[in-house]
Amino acid sequence: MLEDRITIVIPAKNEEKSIQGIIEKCQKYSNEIIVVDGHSTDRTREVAESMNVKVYLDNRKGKGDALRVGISKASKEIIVFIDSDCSHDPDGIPKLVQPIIEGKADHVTGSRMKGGSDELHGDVGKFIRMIGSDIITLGINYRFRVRLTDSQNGFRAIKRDVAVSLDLRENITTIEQEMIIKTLRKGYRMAEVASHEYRRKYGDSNIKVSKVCFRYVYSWLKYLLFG
Ligand SMILES: Nc1nc2c(ncn2[C@@H]2O[C@H](COP(=O)(O)OP(=O)(O)OP(=O)(O)O)[C@@H](O)[C@H]2O)c(=O)[nH]1
Ligand SMILES: [Mg+2]
Repeated sequence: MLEDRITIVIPAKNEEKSIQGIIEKCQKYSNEIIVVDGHSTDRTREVAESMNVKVYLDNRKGKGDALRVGISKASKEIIVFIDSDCSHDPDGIPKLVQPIIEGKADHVTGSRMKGGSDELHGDVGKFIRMIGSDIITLGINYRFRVRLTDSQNGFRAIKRDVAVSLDLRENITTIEQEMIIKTLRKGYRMAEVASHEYRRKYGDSNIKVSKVCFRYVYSWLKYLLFG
């Protein structure tokens, strides 16, 4: 049964309006759901704790730190990461894990380039994010001779033992590209499935591109060139 093979890790920081709906939808696909709360100042933790899921706190360092906490607590064969702001549809989970279940991949990411996105185009900020993320993906593709289309998607599935072996270090959202680069560097297989990204339903973004862009470039070059 799929539900017995998957741990779903949900990072959440100030997502009191969306966390309940996400958990309820995820419960269809897993009987181990882990919410990692980023010391929310709203009712996120309270809501999660009132449901039948495990709730842990991160170490106040960012989303990457939260995913690491999730990995360390997960016990099933496959870990699925899904954002708590309604950007990703939990009903996409069976399709996301399919390449792993079929033995064709060790790590699968959702691709906004294949599945579309409400947020990729339309203003200068989105343009910069898209160009930046495309350049990062290109570097990965040429370095490892793969043809990925999205290196930044937070909706992904990875074998638990592979995730543990990657020794992930990034504290913020740069963990997404780190996870892909280290997967490929270690010779594991990547796959992508089309996945639509929705605009966050409520609340505010936790990311400021101007604050994190140097870390993206630094971590991209570091893991690409030096491991
Ligand atoms: N535990 C934890 N979760 C976080 C932290 N930062 C972000 N998150 C969660 O990680 C997910 C992605 O963060 P977002 O702020 O939506 O980042 P984004 O998707 O790039 O930005 P948006 O365009 O606003 O959706 C969301 O579910 C957040 O609640 C953090 O420091 N700790
Ligand atoms: Mg988001």
